[in-house]
Amino acid sequence: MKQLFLFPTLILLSMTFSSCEAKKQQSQPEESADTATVTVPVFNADSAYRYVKAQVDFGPRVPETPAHKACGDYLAEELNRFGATVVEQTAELQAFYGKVNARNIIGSYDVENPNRILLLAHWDSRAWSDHDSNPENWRKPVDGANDGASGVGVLLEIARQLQTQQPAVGIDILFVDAEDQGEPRWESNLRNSSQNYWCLGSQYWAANPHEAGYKARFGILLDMVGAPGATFPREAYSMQFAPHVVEKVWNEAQANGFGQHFVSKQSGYITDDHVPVNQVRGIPCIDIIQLTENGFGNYWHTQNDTMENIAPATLRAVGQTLLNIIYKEY
Ligand code: AHN
Ligand code: ZN
Repeated sequence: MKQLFLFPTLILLSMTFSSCEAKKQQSQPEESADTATVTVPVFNADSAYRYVKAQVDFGPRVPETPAHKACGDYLAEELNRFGATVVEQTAELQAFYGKVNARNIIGSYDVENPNRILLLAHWDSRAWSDHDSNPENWRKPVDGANDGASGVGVLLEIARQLQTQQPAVGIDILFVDAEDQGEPRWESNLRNSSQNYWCLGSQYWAANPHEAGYKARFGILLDMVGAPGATFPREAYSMQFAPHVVEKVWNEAQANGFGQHFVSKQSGYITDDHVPVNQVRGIPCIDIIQLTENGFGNYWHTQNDTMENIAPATLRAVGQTLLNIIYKEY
Protein backbone atom coordinates (compact mmCIF):
# COMPACT_ATOMS: atom_id res chain seq x y z
CA MET A 1 0.00 0.00 0.00
CA LYS A 2 1.43 3.35 -1.01
CA GLN A 3 0.40 6.63 0.51
CA LEU A 4 -0.48 9.41 -1.90
CA PHE A 5 -0.27 13.08 -1.09
CA LEU A 6 -1.52 15.99 -3.12
CA PHE A 7 1.43 18.09 -4.00
CA PRO A 8 0.41 21.04 -6.21
CA THR A 9 3.55 23.17 -5.89
CA LEU A 10 5.88 20.50 -7.23
CA ILE A 11 4.63 20.97 -10.78
CA LEU A 12 5.14 24.74 -10.67
CA LEU A 13 8.69 24.20 -9.49
CA SER A 14 9.57 21.68 -12.15
CA MET A 15 8.22 24.04 -14.81
CA THR A 16 10.43 26.93 -13.72
CA PHE A 17 13.41 24.61 -13.56
CA SER A 18 13.29 23.53 -17.17
CA SER A 19 12.12 26.53 -19.16
CA CYS A 20 13.72 25.20 -22.39
CA GLU A 21 11.85 21.97 -22.04
CA ALA A 22 8.66 23.86 -21.31
CA LYS A 23 8.95 25.84 -24.58
CA LYS A 24 9.32 22.70 -26.64
CA GLN A 25 6.27 21.23 -25.00
CA GLN A 26 4.12 24.35 -25.17
CA SER A 27 1.56 22.75 -27.44
CA GLN A 28 1.09 19.86 -25.06
CA PRO A 29 -1.71 20.02 -22.52
CA GLU A 30 -0.47 21.00 -19.09
CA GLU A 31 -0.93 18.62 -16.25
CA SER A 32 -3.44 20.11 -13.86
CA ALA A 33 -1.87 21.02 -10.55
CA ASP A 34 -4.09 18.90 -8.39
CA THR A 35 -3.07 15.64 -10.09
CA ALA A 36 0.55 16.07 -8.99
CA THR A 37 1.38 13.59 -6.26
CA VAL A 38 4.36 12.28 -4.39
CA THR A 39 4.51 8.69 -3.33
CA VAL A 40 5.81 8.12 0.17
CA PRO A 41 7.17 4.66 1.01
CA VAL A 42 5.42 2.75 3.77
CA PHE A 43 7.53 2.43 6.92
CA ASN A 44 7.98 -1.21 7.92
CA ALA A 45 7.83 -1.28 11.74
CA ASP A 46 8.70 -4.98 11.96
CA SER A 47 11.86 -4.31 10.00
CA ALA A 48 12.72 -1.40 12.32
CA TYR A 49 12.04 -3.64 15.32
CA ARG A 50 14.54 -6.18 13.99
CA TYR A 51 17.18 -3.43 13.66
CA VAL A 52 16.55 -2.43 17.27
CA LYS A 53 16.90 -6.05 18.39
CA ALA A 54 20.05 -6.60 16.33
CA GLN A 55 21.76 -3.81 18.27
CA VAL A 56 20.57 -5.02 21.66
CA ASP A 57 21.76 -8.55 20.80
CA PHE A 58 25.36 -7.29 20.72
CA GLY A 59 25.02 -6.49 24.42
CA PRO A 60 25.30 -3.01 25.98
CA ARG A 61 27.07 -0.66 23.53
CA VAL A 62 29.28 1.01 26.10
CA PRO A 63 32.20 2.84 24.45
CA GLU A 64 35.45 0.88 24.34
CA THR A 65 33.80 -2.52 24.87
CA PRO A 66 33.83 -5.35 22.28
CA ALA A 67 30.02 -5.14 21.95
CA HIS A 68 30.30 -1.45 21.10
CA LYS A 69 32.96 -2.11 18.47
CA ALA A 70 30.96 -4.95 16.91
CA CYS A 71 27.74 -2.93 16.83
CA GLY A 72 29.53 0.07 15.28
CA ASP A 73 30.87 -2.18 12.54
CA TYR A 74 27.35 -3.54 12.01
CA LEU A 75 25.83 -0.05 11.71
CA ALA A 76 28.44 1.11 9.20
CA GLU A 77 27.97 -2.10 7.21
CA GLU A 78 24.17 -1.77 7.16
CA LEU A 79 24.32 1.85 5.96
CA ASN A 80 26.74 0.74 3.26
CA ARG A 81 24.46 -2.15 2.30
CA PHE A 82 21.56 0.30 1.99
CA GLY A 83 23.50 2.35 -0.52
CA ALA A 84 24.69 5.22 1.68
CA THR A 85 28.11 6.84 1.39
CA VAL A 86 29.56 6.04 4.80
CA VAL A 87 32.03 8.25 6.65
CA GLU A 88 33.27 7.63 10.16
CA GLN A 89 35.02 9.89 12.61
CA THR A 90 36.81 8.84 15.76
CA ALA A 91 37.93 11.17 18.52
CA GLU A 92 39.32 11.01 22.02
CA LEU A 93 36.89 13.03 24.12
CA GLN A 94 36.80 14.18 27.71
CA ALA A 95 34.33 12.14 29.78
CA PHE A 96 33.84 12.89 33.49
CA TYR A 97 35.96 9.84 34.40
CA GLY A 98 38.76 10.44 31.87
CA LYS A 99 39.22 10.15 28.13
CA VAL A 100 36.86 8.10 25.98
CA ASN A 101 37.33 7.03 22.37
CA ALA A 102 34.15 7.88 20.49
CA ARG A 103 33.06 6.87 17.00
CA ASN A 104 30.46 8.79 14.97
CA ILE A 105 29.05 7.05 11.90
CA ILE A 106 27.50 9.02 9.02
CA GLY A 107 25.55 7.61 6.06
CA SER A 108 24.80 10.09 3.27
CA TYR A 109 22.40 9.91 0.33
CA ASP A 110 22.54 12.03 -2.83
CA VAL A 111 25.76 13.67 -1.62
CA GLU A 112 25.89 16.32 -4.40
CA ASN A 113 22.44 17.66 -3.49
CA PRO A 114 22.80 21.02 -1.67
CA ASN A 115 19.33 20.68 -0.11
CA ARG A 116 19.83 18.36 2.82
CA ILE A 117 18.05 17.03 5.90
CA LEU A 118 19.98 15.70 8.88
CA LEU A 119 18.59 12.76 10.87
CA LEU A 120 20.40 11.69 14.02
CA ALA A 121 20.29 9.38 17.02
CA HIS A 122 22.84 8.23 19.59
CA TRP A 123 24.02 4.64 19.24
CA ASP A 124 25.88 4.12 22.51
CA SER A 125 24.17 2.72 25.57
CA ARG A 126 24.71 3.90 29.11
CA ALA A 127 27.38 2.29 31.31
CA TRP A 128 25.29 2.66 34.48
CA SER A 129 21.72 1.82 35.46
CA ASP A 130 21.75 4.64 37.97
CA HIS A 131 17.97 5.06 38.02
CA ASP A 132 17.28 1.40 38.77
CA SER A 133 15.17 0.80 41.89
CA ASN A 134 17.74 -1.74 43.07
CA PRO A 135 21.06 -0.07 44.04
CA GLU A 136 22.86 -3.34 43.26
CA ASN A 137 22.13 -2.67 39.60
CA TRP A 138 23.45 0.87 39.54
CA ARG A 139 26.87 -0.08 38.19
CA LYS A 140 25.52 -2.38 35.51
CA PRO A 141 25.22 -1.13 31.90
CA VAL A 142 21.78 -0.69 30.33
CA ASP A 143 20.55 -2.66 27.31
CA GLY A 144 19.38 0.63 25.84
CA ALA A 145 16.66 -0.92 23.70
CA ASN A 146 14.73 2.32 23.91
CA ASP A 147 17.54 4.64 24.99
CA GLY A 148 19.78 4.35 21.95
CA ALA A 149 18.73 1.41 19.81
CA SER A 150 15.17 2.61 19.05
CA GLY A 151 16.20 5.81 17.26
CA VAL A 152 18.96 4.04 15.36
CA GLY A 153 16.57 1.23 14.39
CA VAL A 154 14.05 3.70 12.93
CA LEU A 155 16.83 5.42 10.99
CA LEU A 156 18.17 2.13 9.62
CA GLU A 157 14.71 1.30 8.30
CA ILE A 158 14.55 4.76 6.72
CA ALA A 159 17.97 4.12 5.15
CA ARG A 160 16.66 0.88 3.68
CA GLN A 161 13.71 2.79 2.18
CA LEU A 162 15.90 5.59 0.81
CA GLN A 163 17.74 3.05 -1.28
CA THR A 164 14.55 2.00 -3.08
CA GLN A 165 13.25 5.48 -3.91
CA GLN A 166 15.26 8.70 -3.95
CA PRO A 167 13.55 11.76 -2.44
CA ALA A 168 14.07 15.29 -3.78
CA VAL A 169 16.41 16.21 -0.92
CA GLY A 170 19.71 14.71 0.18
CA ILE A 171 19.69 12.88 3.52
CA ASP A 172 22.44 12.50 6.10
CA ILE A 173 21.97 9.89 8.81
CA LEU A 174 24.24 10.59 11.76
CA PHE A 175 24.77 8.00 14.49
CA VAL A 176 26.49 9.83 17.34
CA ASP A 177 28.49 8.10 20.03
CA ALA A 178 29.02 8.83 23.72
CA GLU A 179 25.74 10.64 24.29
CA ASP A 180 24.79 8.68 27.35
CA GLN A 181 27.96 8.51 29.47
CA GLY A 182 27.21 11.63 31.53
CA GLU A 183 27.92 11.62 35.27
CA PRO A 184 25.84 9.08 37.21
CA ARG A 185 23.66 10.15 40.11
CA TRP A 186 26.28 9.38 42.74
CA GLU A 187 28.66 11.89 41.10
CA SER A 188 26.39 14.74 42.14
CA ASN A 189 29.48 16.87 42.83
CA LEU A 190 29.88 17.16 39.04
CA ARG A 191 26.34 18.44 38.48
CA ASN A 192 27.40 22.06 38.64
CA SER A 193 30.45 21.58 36.44
CA SER A 194 30.53 23.94 33.45
CA GLN A 195 31.52 20.94 31.31
CA ASN A 196 28.69 19.03 29.64
CA TYR A 197 29.70 15.37 29.84
CA TRP A 198 26.59 14.30 27.96
CA CYS A 199 26.32 14.32 24.17
CA LEU A 200 30.09 14.06 23.61
CA GLY A 201 29.88 12.64 20.09
CA SER A 202 27.41 15.27 18.87
CA GLN A 203 29.41 18.06 20.51
CA TYR A 204 32.45 16.84 18.58
CA TRP A 205 30.55 16.46 15.29
CA ALA A 206 28.98 19.92 15.59
CA ALA A 207 32.43 21.50 15.91
CA ASN A 208 34.07 19.08 13.42
CA PRO A 209 31.45 18.01 10.90
CA HIS A 210 32.21 15.07 8.62
CA GLU A 211 32.28 17.53 5.73
CA ALA A 212 33.80 21.02 6.08
CA GLY A 213 31.12 23.68 6.43
CA TYR A 214 28.33 21.10 6.50
CA LYS A 215 24.84 22.59 6.52
CA ALA A 216 21.34 21.15 6.36
CA ARG A 217 17.94 22.81 6.06
CA PHE A 218 16.99 21.26 9.35
CA GLY A 219 17.72 18.33 11.61
CA ILE A 220 15.61 15.79 13.48
CA LEU A 221 16.95 13.92 16.51
CA LEU A 222 15.31 10.69 17.66
CA ASP A 223 15.78 9.73 21.30
CA MET A 224 13.74 7.01 23.01
CA VAL A 225 11.15 6.50 20.29
CA GLY A 226 10.18 2.87 20.93
CA ALA A 227 8.26 2.61 24.20
CA PRO A 228 4.62 1.42 24.15
CA GLY A 229 2.30 4.45 24.18
CA ALA A 230 5.21 6.92 24.29
CA THR A 231 4.31 10.60 24.22
CA PHE A 232 6.55 13.19 22.59
CA PRO A 233 5.92 16.72 23.85
CA ARG A 234 7.21 19.79 21.98
CA GLU A 235 10.58 20.12 23.67
CA ALA A 236 11.68 23.62 24.71
CA TYR A 237 15.05 23.87 22.87
CA SER A 238 13.34 22.60 19.73
CA MET A 239 10.68 25.29 20.13
CA GLN A 240 13.35 27.92 20.74
CA PHE A 241 15.64 27.06 17.81
CA ALA A 242 13.37 25.37 15.26
CA PRO A 243 9.67 26.10 15.94
CA HIS A 244 8.85 25.78 12.22
CA VAL A 245 10.29 22.26 12.16
CA VAL A 246 8.36 21.26 15.28
CA GLU A 247 5.22 22.65 13.67
CA LYS A 248 5.81 20.76 10.43
CA VAL A 249 6.57 17.42 12.09
CA TRP A 250 3.80 17.51 14.71
CA ASN A 251 1.24 18.62 12.12
CA GLU A 252 2.28 15.79 9.82
CA ALA A 253 2.08 13.25 12.65
CA GLN A 254 -1.32 14.46 13.85
CA ALA A 255 -2.71 14.52 10.30
CA ASN A 256 -1.73 10.86 9.94
CA GLY A 257 -3.38 9.63 13.14
CA PHE A 258 -0.28 9.66 15.34
CA GLY A 259 -1.53 12.43 17.60
CA GLN A 260 -1.63 10.13 20.63
CA HIS A 261 2.18 10.05 20.45
CA PHE A 262 2.90 13.53 19.05
CA VAL A 263 1.06 15.51 21.69
CA SER A 264 0.64 19.26 21.51
CA LYS A 265 1.82 20.10 25.00
CA GLN A 266 5.27 21.61 25.55
CA SER A 267 8.03 20.30 27.80
CA GLY A 268 10.99 21.93 29.53
CA TYR A 269 14.53 22.15 28.15
CA ILE A 270 16.26 18.82 27.59
CA THR A 271 20.03 18.67 27.14
CA ASP A 272 20.36 16.33 24.20
CA ASP A 273 22.26 15.88 20.93
CA HIS A 274 20.20 18.54 19.13
CA VAL A 275 21.62 21.30 21.35
CA PRO A 276 25.14 21.40 19.82
CA VAL A 277 23.62 20.92 16.35
CA ASN A 278 21.62 24.12 16.95
CA GLN A 279 24.10 26.14 18.98
CA VAL A 280 27.41 25.15 17.40
CA ARG A 281 26.52 24.07 13.85
CA GLY A 282 23.67 26.52 13.40
CA ILE A 283 21.29 23.94 11.95
CA PRO A 284 17.71 24.22 13.24
CA CYS A 285 17.23 20.84 14.88
CA ILE A 286 14.39 19.34 16.89
CA ASP A 287 14.30 16.46 19.38
CA ILE A 288 11.62 13.80 19.24
CA ILE A 289 11.99 12.44 22.77
CA GLN A 290 9.72 10.49 25.06
CA LEU A 291 8.69 12.42 28.12
CA THR A 292 5.85 12.11 30.60
CA GLU A 293 4.92 13.84 33.85
CA ASN A 294 7.33 11.62 35.76
CA GLY A 295 10.28 12.06 33.44
CA PHE A 296 11.74 9.83 30.74
CA GLY A 297 9.62 6.77 31.58
CA ASN A 298 9.92 4.00 34.16
CA TYR A 299 12.63 2.07 32.37
CA TRP A 300 15.00 4.97 31.70
CA HIS A 301 18.56 4.18 32.83
CA THR A 302 17.43 0.92 34.45
CA GLN A 303 17.93 -2.79 33.80
CA ASN A 304 14.43 -2.84 32.29
CA ASP A 305 15.26 -0.83 29.18
CA THR A 306 14.93 -4.04 27.18
CA MET A 307 13.25 -5.39 24.04
CA GLU A 308 10.14 -6.36 26.07
CA ASN A 309 9.44 -2.65 26.30
CA ILE A 310 9.70 -1.85 22.59
CA ALA A 311 6.47 -1.42 20.61
CA PRO A 312 6.43 -1.56 16.80
CA ALA A 313 3.44 0.81 16.83
CA THR A 314 5.54 3.59 18.35
CA LEU A 315 8.42 2.94 15.94
CA ARG A 316 5.88 3.19 13.11
CA ALA A 317 4.40 6.50 14.31
CA VAL A 318 7.86 8.07 14.30
CA GLY A 319 9.22 6.33 11.20
CA GLN A 320 6.20 7.00 8.96
CA THR A 321 6.07 10.62 10.07
CA LEU A 322 9.73 11.03 9.14
CA LEU A 323 9.27 9.37 5.75
CA ASN A 324 6.34 11.71 5.03
CA ILE A 325 8.47 14.73 5.97
CA ILE A 326 11.40 13.54 3.85
CA TYR A 327 9.43 12.75 0.70
CA LYS A 328 7.27 15.87 0.82
CA GLU A 329 10.35 18.11 1.02
CA TYR A 330 11.54 19.51 -2.31
C1 AHN B 1 20.03 14.40 30.53
O1 AHN B 1 19.56 13.58 31.25
C2 AHN B 1 21.05 15.39 31.01
N1 AHN B 1 19.70 14.50 29.25
C3 AHN B 1 18.81 13.58 28.65
C4 AHN B 1 19.41 13.08 27.41
C5 AHN B 1 19.36 11.61 27.35
C6 AHN B 1 19.90 10.72 28.20
N2 AHN B 1 18.79 10.95 26.39
C7 AHN B 1 18.95 9.69 26.62
N3 AHN B 1 19.63 9.51 27.72
ZN1 ZN C 1 20.15 7.80 28.39
